[in-house]
Parts: sequence; C-alpha cells; structure tokens
Amino acid sequence: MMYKKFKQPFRFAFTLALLVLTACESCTDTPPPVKPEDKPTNESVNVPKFQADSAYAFVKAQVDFGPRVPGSSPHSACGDWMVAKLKSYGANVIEQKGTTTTYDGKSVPLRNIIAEFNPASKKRITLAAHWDTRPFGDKDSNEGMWKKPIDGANDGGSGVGVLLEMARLFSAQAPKVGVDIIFFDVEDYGTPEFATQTDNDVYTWCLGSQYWARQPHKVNYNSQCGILLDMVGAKDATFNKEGKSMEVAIGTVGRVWSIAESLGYGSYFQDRTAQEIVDDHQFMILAGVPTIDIIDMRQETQAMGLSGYGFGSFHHTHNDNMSIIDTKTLEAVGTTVSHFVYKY
Ligand code: AHN
Ligand code: ZN
Repeated sequence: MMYKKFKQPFRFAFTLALLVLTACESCTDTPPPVKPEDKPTNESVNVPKFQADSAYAFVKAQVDFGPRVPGSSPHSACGDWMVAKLKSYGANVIEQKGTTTTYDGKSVPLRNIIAEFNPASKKRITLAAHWDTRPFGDKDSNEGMWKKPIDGANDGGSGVGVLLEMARLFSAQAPKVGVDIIFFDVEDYGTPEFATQTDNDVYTWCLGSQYWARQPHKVNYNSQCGILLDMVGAKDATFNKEGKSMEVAIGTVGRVWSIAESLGYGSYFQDRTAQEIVDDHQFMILAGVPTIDIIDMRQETQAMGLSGYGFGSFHHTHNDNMSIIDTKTLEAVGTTVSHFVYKY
C-alpha cells in the first residue's frame, strides 16, 4: 500500500527535525549563503497592483458559503466556485479527487484543486493554501461550541482569498515563470483538543497535502520554489521565519522578507526565527518542492511552548470570522508575494 511506504519517511523527517532542533540549541549556526537561483532575474519588471479589496471579497465569498467542512454541501459549492473562478482567469485546472480517513476513522471525500499558469514553463513556483475549514472550534472558551464548525475566515479563507486575487493578476499580466496554485483540502481535520491525542497525531493534519505528496497531479512534477500561505488575513498578523522554511529554503525566506521590508511591510514580516511547525509545506517539501510557510504566529500567545510562538487567540475558535480580517494584512501578503513571483 502506498500509504505505508510514505509513512515511515514522514515520521523519520519529523523525528530528525526534532533532533536537529534540540542539537542546535548550543551550536552557532551560520546561515548558508544565498544560492544564485534565489537571486531575482526579472528585477525591473512592472508588477500589477494587488487589489486587497478584491482579496477581501474573495474571503467573504467563501465564508458566505458556510463552513467548508469536507463532505458538506457548503464545501462542495465553494470548491465549484473556486474552480470556476480559476478557469475564468485562464488557468488550466486539475482536480484531484479521492477519499481520506480522519483521526476518528471516518472516511471523507478529498478534493485538491490545482491551477496551472503557463504550464509549459520549466521554471515554476508553487503557491499553496488549504481551502477546507476546521469542523471544530475546539479551542473556544465555550465548551458548548467545541464540536461546531468554524467560519475559518482566516484559517482557510485568507490564503485562498489572496491566491485567487493573484490568479486574477496572472490573467491580466502573465508572469515570466510558470505558476501552480494548489488549494489543498482536508488540512484542518487534525485530532481535536477534546479527543485523546497520540504520538502519531501529526499525520492527522494536512491530509490533502499528504495525498498530493504521495501522488502529485503530474508525474515527475518539478517546481523550484514553493510558498504556502496559512492564516494571512488577521489584523496585526506577524509572520516569523518558520524553522523548516529556514532549513530548506533560506534564500526564499530572505528574498520574501526583504521584498516585504522594502515595500513597507516590515511590521508584518518580522526578522525573527520561530520553531518548526506541522503544516502543508512539510509534505510539499517531502514531495521535492522547497517550500516556505508564511503563517501568523505571535510572540504574546506562547501556546506552543516556552520560547515558541503561538497562533492568535482566535485560532480554532468561533472568533475566526470576518470580524478579524483586515484588508491591510491581505495587502501586505498579496503585494509581497506578487512582487516575488513577477520578479522571480
Ligand atoms: C498544528 O496545529 C499542529 N499545525 C498547524 C497547522 C494548521 C492548522 N494551520 C492551520 N490550521
Ligand atoms: Zn487550523
């Protein structure tokens, strides 16, 4: 069975990462030099304006469908709408459909949506976000709300909103490189806080990207660079240099953060390294795409342990709704990533 074949390396990678993290506490790590391919080759290209109002409208449109819980009708209707949008922007859309098993043994449908721009180009960037929303608000202060699905305006909605607006830009002005936008499904069905947790719980997250990593949408899929957007729409978001991103793609991190700084978004993209986290980028990396994770992690909520960074207080609660979404944050991320792509 394919799954077994991959489970071991996945576990190995995480164990290894953990060892490296522990071992590095006492060593001075000099970052490796920036590789030539991380240097921009289209520095002088004109970058079309990322319209944050449009991205906001795309976030709201998703939320208006209702929670996008895998297997539900809002989920399927929202997926159809996303596919239609991408096609209207001239993308070649590939849908990966399957089923997957959640932490509690339930079988749910899975639908990864891939949009190719300039499919013939060998030089490619992969932009990704998850589009499903969590079936639980298991971190809510109100226990009665734990088993109710959340809006996921930020967690799910924001990454898709930013990338749909970028797809709109690609239709107006084609980037020089090839771009694949991947919307992963069933990222957020991981073992809830109210359930019994086990050692293998990392594999209950990111089921769509695990599926894709075992079986990419194209044989010998090759992309030189990946950027994952996760929770990129909340007011006062801070993006840190996530540990795994720094390990596999320090050049991309450096380039993205320096673009952000030069555009005046340095208060969002902060110059500090945070701990490695489990997210779709881990599985994109295992599939061979060196990917960074742009994810809102805050120093004040140290939910992830001493000296670590935690997610915002709205995370996995019913407060993750449109009221926390800020157009300025969407603009900071969308403008930065647009510059990265057009100048790559
Ligand atoms: C964990 O909570 C283990 N990882 C974060 C992945 C995630 C969930 N991103 C959004 N929701
Ligand atoms: Zn989540």
